[in-house]
Amino acid sequence: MRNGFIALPTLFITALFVFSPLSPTHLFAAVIQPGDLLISEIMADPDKVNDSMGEWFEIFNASGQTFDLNGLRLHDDGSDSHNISHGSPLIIAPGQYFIFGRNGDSGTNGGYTADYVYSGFLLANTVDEIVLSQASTEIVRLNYTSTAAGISTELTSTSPFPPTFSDYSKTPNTLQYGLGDIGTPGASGSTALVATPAPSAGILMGTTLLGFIVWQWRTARRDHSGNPSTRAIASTVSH
Ligand SMILES: [Ca+2]
Ligand SMILES: [Ca+2]
Ligand SMILES: [Ca+2]
Repeated sequence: MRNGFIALPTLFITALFVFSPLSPTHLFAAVIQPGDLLISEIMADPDKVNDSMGEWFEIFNASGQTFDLNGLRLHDDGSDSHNISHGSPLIIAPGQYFIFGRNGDSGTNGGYTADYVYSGFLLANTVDEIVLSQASTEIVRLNYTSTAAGISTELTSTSPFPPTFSDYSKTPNTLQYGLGDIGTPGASGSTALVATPAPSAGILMGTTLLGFIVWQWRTARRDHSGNPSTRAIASTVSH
């Protein structure tokens, strides 16, 4: 028991590092949950360049956590499928817009900057799906049923949640990019989306400390034989 309490400062310091919002461990450890990411905009039918060169879509991190997108699978309900593998952390921060592009060359893709380039995934100009899954869990899905040539489709409402295609609209003609197609790749559209605030560092630390105190208390109630009551009693008479 005494050893358990001696270890408490060490464990607490470890917890400070592991759960600090600034630590690399925390930065890359967050697990993406359904609803954390939104598909904020799609360009399925570019007009200034061919579809094979200029398709893209945008996601938005609506959570308060930073994620590594490696390991997700991009797919539709047909045969389109791409496993996201960047070779290094592929980070999306809270409130960040992130562009998945079919072609990473901004000189030939219509003039946007891709954050990640996929293959084996096409955006049909009529009916199609964009799905990001973690193993068998769908993180985000958009089933769309129409597009417009040269004009992206943007998310304009997140209430009720999660949004459906009825919450999307054509991007206003005033918002051009690159060669002149309509869209806001990598940036807010006509309606700014809002990310959930992250838990404060104080709440994180308080929760962590409480967890360790409870764990230490439960450890102290067990003796070496596994009897939870004998050791607790012994502790009261050990002096
Ligand atoms: Ca297309
Ligand atoms: Ca498709
Ligand atoms: Ca956008």
